[in-house]
Amino acid sequence: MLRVENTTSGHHRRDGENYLLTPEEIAQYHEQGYIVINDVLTEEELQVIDPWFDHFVSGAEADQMGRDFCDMSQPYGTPMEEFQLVNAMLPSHYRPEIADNIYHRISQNIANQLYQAGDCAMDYEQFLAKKPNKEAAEFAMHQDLGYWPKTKNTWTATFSLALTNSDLINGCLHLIPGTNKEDQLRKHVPKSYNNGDGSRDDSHTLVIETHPDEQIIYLPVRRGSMTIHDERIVHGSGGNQSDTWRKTYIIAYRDVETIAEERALGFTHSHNDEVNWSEIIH
Ligand SMILES: O=C(O)CCC(=O)C(=O)O
Repeated sequence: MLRVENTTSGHHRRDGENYLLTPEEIAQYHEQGYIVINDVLTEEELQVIDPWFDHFVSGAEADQMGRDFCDMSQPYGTPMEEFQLVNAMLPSHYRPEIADNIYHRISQNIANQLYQAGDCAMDYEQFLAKKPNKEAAEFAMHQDLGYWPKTKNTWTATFSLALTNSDLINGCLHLIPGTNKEDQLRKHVPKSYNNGDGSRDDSHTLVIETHPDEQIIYLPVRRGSMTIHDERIVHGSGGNQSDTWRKTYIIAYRDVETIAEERALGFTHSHNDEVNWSEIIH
């Protein structure tokens, strides 16, 4: 089933650097684990972000990034020329000039509306780009919480701002509604390559099992629009079968105490973190 875009959201919801969510959107986020909101950033604002995104995705900062510049669909060590699903973690850590950009400020405003229980802040950010005609540039199905250490409070809102239109052909986000309400997190295992046993040292990517009868919903969005999903919803995205790039800018918000708890465990969301997964994973 193809989800029809929400027709009531749009630029008229913007008031300066605020974007007003409706009570229905806030309820949908809490009940179904995701929302889509349209036309959040203007074309002018996007054009300030574009050059930074392309700078990172071109590999211009690769020398200082280590594993934070990688391919999410292939093992660490894949040569840059062979990347399909390019991932640049923590861009404003590597280039502080990007910090406090307009997307940071608007997404913080929206996160504050979603998280009425306390204080939330940006935990991490990430540039993701699928090269044209790369059918294997897939994001394996997962729950975000499966990637992270155990914390007392798991609340998370992950924003994905479309820098290009995204659709079924170029591999937009897809998810399984209702999975955010499952009692247990599904078992995540490291993606395995060349028929070997997967290890988190080989690749960052974790995968879970899904069932053939589970209904997947696709979330196509226009440039400047965004999806927001929670930490438990089962989601992923397909390969890029189009002649153009799919580009998306991810920012995740979590409770400020959760962020402090993660940092105390040595976890910053950098792929260069030295974390003993067997001790801290779910
Ligand atoms: O947008 C995508 O392709 C997937 C991103 C994703 O899985 C995530 O942000 O957790």
